[in-house]
Amino acid sequence: MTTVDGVQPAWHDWIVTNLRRGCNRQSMIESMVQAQFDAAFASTCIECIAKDMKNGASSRLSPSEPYRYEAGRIASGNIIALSDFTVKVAFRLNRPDVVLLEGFMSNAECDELVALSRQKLLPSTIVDPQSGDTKIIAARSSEGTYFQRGENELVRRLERRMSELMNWPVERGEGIQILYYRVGAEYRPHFDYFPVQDPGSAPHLAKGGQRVATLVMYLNDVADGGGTFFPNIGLNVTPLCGSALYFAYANSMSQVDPATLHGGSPVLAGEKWIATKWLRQNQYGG
Ligand code: PD2
Ligand code: ZN
Repeated sequence: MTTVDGVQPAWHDWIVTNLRRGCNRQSMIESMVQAQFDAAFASTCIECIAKDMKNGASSRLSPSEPYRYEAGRIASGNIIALSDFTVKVAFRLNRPDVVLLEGFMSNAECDELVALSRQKLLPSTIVDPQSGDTKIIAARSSEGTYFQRGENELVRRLERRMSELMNWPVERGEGIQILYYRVGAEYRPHFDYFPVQDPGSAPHLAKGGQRVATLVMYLNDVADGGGTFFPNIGLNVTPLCGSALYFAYANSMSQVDPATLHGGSPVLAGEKWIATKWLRQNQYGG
């Protein structure tokens, strides 16, 4: 195979997808330059991959092939003993890879995270599929805030616990996101991964590669509504304080799993607070 060493798997798939779609090579180079690639390097990558595709020599899986499930990240067993916490497995689903865990955080930790977030909430945003910019849309009506990785003692403790649970280095995770939903607020179905065919995904994939899994931590009990639902598999998870919902959607070949389409259903009574951790393929930030 012609060498394109130095281009990340997610970018490799982005190039393959766009060449298959018949995209103009110059506009692909421009998208890569926007994502901080050198133009000559981008051009070489595209030409090499195009040559491989013509020769049928590419060893990577096409993004259009069915998703290949791999071994899960979370330890087997019904009870998982972490260094500072023992977590119970409420259920596991294999396809897609979804695990619900009880007792991942104490009530005091949930309350502390909410108290630290309450004063700094802003309207939530999404990534625009075309431009890659963040924007506010009606389909996501929560408010939210972020904590930098390692920002305070509580965040560091939770990051160590998450890293141990998911067997994934802290450095390959985004900062914790906090979301707050009032009555009526929701997040309509979406994917947490960055679709490689969207030009707006490119700058996000360039920083740490694809997202591979999500851990949603529920920070309060919700009086009614507010479940995390997966419309394609008929699953609705009730938010319960201290529980954590894990789902994975990218494999070692950089394929992504569309069965993980999910949303946050409207809160019908009370309020909903969650913390979300997204895992990346590579080191993120820092
Ligand atoms: O609000 C939720 O339940 C939820 C679930 C999964 C939110 C998100 N993902 C998200 O913000 O991506
Ligand atoms: Zn999500």
